[in-house]
Amino acid sequence: TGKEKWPVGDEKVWKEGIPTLTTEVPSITKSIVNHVHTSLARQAYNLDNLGAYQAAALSARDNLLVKWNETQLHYSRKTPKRAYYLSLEFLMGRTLDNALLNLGMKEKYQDGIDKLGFNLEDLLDQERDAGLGNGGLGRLAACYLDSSSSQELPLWGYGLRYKYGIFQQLIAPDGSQLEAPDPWLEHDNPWELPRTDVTYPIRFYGHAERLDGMKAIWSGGQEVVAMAYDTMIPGYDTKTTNNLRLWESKPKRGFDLQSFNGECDHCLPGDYERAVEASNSAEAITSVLYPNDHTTFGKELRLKQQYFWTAASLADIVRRFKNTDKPLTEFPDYVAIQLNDTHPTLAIPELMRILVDEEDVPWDKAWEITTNTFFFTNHTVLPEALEKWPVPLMENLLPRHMQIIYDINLVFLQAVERKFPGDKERLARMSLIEEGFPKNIRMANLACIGSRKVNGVAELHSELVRATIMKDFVDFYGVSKFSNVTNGITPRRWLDQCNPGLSNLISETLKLPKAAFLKDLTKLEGLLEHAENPAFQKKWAAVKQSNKERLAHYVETTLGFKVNTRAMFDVQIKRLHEYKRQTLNIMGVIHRYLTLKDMTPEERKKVNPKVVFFAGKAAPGYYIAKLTIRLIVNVARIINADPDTKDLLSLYFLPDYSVSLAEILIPASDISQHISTAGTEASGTSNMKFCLNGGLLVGTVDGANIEIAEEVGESNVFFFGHLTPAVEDLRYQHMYHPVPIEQKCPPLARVINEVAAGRFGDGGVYEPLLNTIRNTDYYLLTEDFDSYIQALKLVDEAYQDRTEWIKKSIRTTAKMGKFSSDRAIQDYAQEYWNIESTKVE
Ligand code: B1H
Repeated sequence: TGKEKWPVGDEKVWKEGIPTLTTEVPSITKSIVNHVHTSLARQAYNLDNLGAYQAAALSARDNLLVKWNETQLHYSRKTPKRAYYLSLEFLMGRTLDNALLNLGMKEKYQDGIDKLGFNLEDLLDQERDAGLGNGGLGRLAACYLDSSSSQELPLWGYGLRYKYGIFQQLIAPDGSQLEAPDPWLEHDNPWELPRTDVTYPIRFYGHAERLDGMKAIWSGGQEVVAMAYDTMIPGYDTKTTNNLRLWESKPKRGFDLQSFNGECDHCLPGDYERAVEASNSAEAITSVLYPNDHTTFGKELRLKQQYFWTAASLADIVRRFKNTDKPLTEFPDYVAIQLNDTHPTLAIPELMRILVDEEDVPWDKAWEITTNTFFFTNHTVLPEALEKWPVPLMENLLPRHMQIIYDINLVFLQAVERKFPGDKERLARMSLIEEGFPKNIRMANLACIGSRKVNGVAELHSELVRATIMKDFVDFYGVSKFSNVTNGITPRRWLDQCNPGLSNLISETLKLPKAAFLKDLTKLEGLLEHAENPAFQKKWAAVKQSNKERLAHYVETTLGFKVNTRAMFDVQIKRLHEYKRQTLNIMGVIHRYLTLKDMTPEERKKVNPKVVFFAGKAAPGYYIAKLTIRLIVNVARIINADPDTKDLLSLYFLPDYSVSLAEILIPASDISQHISTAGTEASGTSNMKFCLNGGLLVGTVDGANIEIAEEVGESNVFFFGHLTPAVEDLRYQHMYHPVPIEQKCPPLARVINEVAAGRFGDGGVYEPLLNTIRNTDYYLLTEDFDSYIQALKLVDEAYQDRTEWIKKSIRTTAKMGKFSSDRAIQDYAQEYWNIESTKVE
């Protein structure tokens, strides 16, 4: 009849039962008390902050669910083309504050919680970070989810529900990093919805038997179960509430005697124990996030994670598509899948397997569907980060996928041969298989040929992708397949949530409601006309000052140090890595210290006082990075205790860097450091966060620093160092015409000698770190040190003229519109996925 029929029972009775938003204070307090009594089975007399947080979170969750249900119903009814973001990392941080802000209910909840005798800020502090990521790549995924909902785009995220997120970082008495597990699910996680009804069996090992044509049957081996957990992603000032679906691995039916052997008839004594082992091995798959960013280790468990997650996600996506009763040939008209780096590349052979083996689609048609569905983002050109998997490992774990990869490769290389006849070297470079012992599968090549488009994450990086790792593919496909989407950050979390003082001041100054600029960040340009206004400058400076005091309070309460908040705050916070050059920064700090020591007390009076903050984790197996942390901590001990200099220079390494700690550090910075060797940092995203909060940058001409400078003007950024095209030559010179460091860079030589001589504790300990500079100096510290020190001098001079500095700060914030993740997600939606915003009615 064309009329919708209510599926079960009496429609009216159902509709009366459907929950609605709890928007007023009395209904908010009622819902919180209700959760205290029912969900938590507690009462007022035995409620602590943690319990109150949980009840408040459950109440907020009820509100999110109202919108979530409407959004999902809307998608099912309207069947718009949808996008899926496959990422092995989603670095979400905390949820409650963000949820209340996006719902527009923070003040009401504050009131209500007040009435119940608690303080909202204390409750927010009870929440553990969801640290399901290593750094920028994972946080980017989280920002994109926020923007997808805020921009009303039909997008779901798919990832893994790690039982343990990124490790907790502790600092040992000798200053080195220790790692402890992060049991973030220890208390119930109120934000996740376990979906015991959404499960898929996932196979590993076994054998693949080829049938006629390109089909095969894959059987035997081990089967585990993927179970879904859903997390609501609220949009700001909109109804749209998208979904993040994370998979947990479980043994098949508790633990299963049959699953490992195949047949139960042959159960032998001892199989019970083997079944228990199999159950443990099933659970191990989603047990822990791998903490090594930028290196691939070839561990079988990591490959299992990648397949488990891509297979479950694809099964879910295909099932949802098939529910619409459309033919599979239309799959790419309704589904776009973004591969966040090469980690989900197995989705490509997996979709081929589903189409060819299970759905009887001919190979060529299946390949057409596949290559119109996927899009691939590359996040780094560092060679050690390019994923490769040994062929024997793949053959054993995923025999059918190995066959499919060989078949894809065969067809592809034939096409290359036709285009470039006889060019054997080109074929060898472009092959999915790298020759060697063992042979390896090149995941970036597979991701590229299986995708419709490939993008880098900032202009320079995308250029480097085209010129280096994808050069042959550009020759083959033409350049239009390879483009750029510069990263972005969500202004909801990285302005309004972390810096409410600034967000209020902006709203008051622009005479706009917050939603106006939080959803259209280019509106910040309106600040430019106020930059010269002394009253506004004063308020701007006062906000920065109070953020510095908030950070000082954090340092005092967690570490016990009293920080001089009148000094300039200089911040470098990111993963420890040689290419990011925290070593350059600490050598610069030591240089500053030695210079101060050389001065007379009179001379010191003219010095700009400075406090330097570092934070960041090193991969547990990354020896040089861990040694850098140890050096920073031990330099801090000496410098902070020196009565000659401590008022002019102090240094803190803040342990256990996280999203929540970033939210305190970023608004407090006067200047931040983004000092990677040119051409190594694909984009960087904290640079955008600092600038949005009125902090200035000192940095190299690298990644998104370049585009930030284009926006805010070079006079507002402190650039230094060699440019990308020079890097290769310089490395070559170092290799073949080494010049001793004493000659090349005497100030750096002095610093290194002081460290080696034991001025900051046992010098011998640091020899391996110092040798990286003395010998190959791959990251070119000796080349950039002088200009770095020069840039820091300019920073000091600029800071002395406080009014000029404040103007720079205002102008910087004003020009950050481009770096909203709303712009970035719209780029993807329009240029790649071909999806449209859709208003949830
Ligand atoms: C980035 C990674 C990364 N690039 C491998 N590559 C990983 C590679 O666990 N792994 O195996 C994890 C992470 N992460 C970062 O991505 C870039 O270095 C940043 O410059 C960029 O801003 C960020 C987001 O695009």
